[in-house]
Amino acid sequence: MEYRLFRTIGALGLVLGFFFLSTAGAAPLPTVEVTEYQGIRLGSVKDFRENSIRGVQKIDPARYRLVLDGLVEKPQSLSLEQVARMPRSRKVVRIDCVEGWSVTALWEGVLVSDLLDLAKARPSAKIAIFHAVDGYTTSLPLDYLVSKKILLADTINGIVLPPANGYPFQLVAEAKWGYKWIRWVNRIELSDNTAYRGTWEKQGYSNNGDASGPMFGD
Ligand SMILES: Nc1nc2c(c(=O)[nH]1)N[C@H]1C(S)=C(S)[C@@H](COP(=O)(O)O)O[C@H]1N2
Ligand SMILES: [Mo]
Repeated sequence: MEYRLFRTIGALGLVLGFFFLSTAGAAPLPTVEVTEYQGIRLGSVKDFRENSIRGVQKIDPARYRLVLDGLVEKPQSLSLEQVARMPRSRKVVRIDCVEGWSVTALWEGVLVSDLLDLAKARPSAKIAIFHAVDGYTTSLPLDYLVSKKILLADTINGIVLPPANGYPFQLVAEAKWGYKWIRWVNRIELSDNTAYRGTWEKQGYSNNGDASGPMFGD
């Protein structure tokens, strides 16, 4: 009788132990990239060329904040933990640099539109100006960001974005030239200035940045 009771308690302990183990935080991401996703062959983080205006940026995750401001009702300053609690999406998208290379990758992160919902865009807001820690900027229309479900990615091919790829965030500016894919993003400023031109755009590169259209001009 007593033996059976101990056996039951032991079994219960085992079950509970496994339960807690399996729920104790999400498993860490693997460090090996996936090479294929739903039948699509992917490129690798090794295929990107380093061409950043000030080299690779090193960001301290504990001190990092993602600021949402400008023409918003509720400015935000989000920690990485806060962003990590938001709903997640993933998609396979190709980046095309005007310098002639491209890479197809599996990107995962949060929707820019979910970030905008937190900050509540004022009706006068037309574009988002993205800022990065290296001083780089680029802009995109809010219509595009929302209707195309544009991602702010924190993982590529199933691994955490390496510093060279913009840790903690790179904008997955689908169908736009690579210079719209801002890395090391730390601020999204909403504006009504549709004539704003970012780092590359100021040098004459297309402001709409459609990868299917011309590199230069508006
Ligand atoms: N902050 C920042 N983002 C940047 C750049 C940069 O110099 N600084 N270069 C852009 C250009 S021209 C390209 S083609 C892509 C390349 O990003 P990747 O190396 O992750 O593909 O990053 C874009 N984002
Ligand atoms: Mo580029």
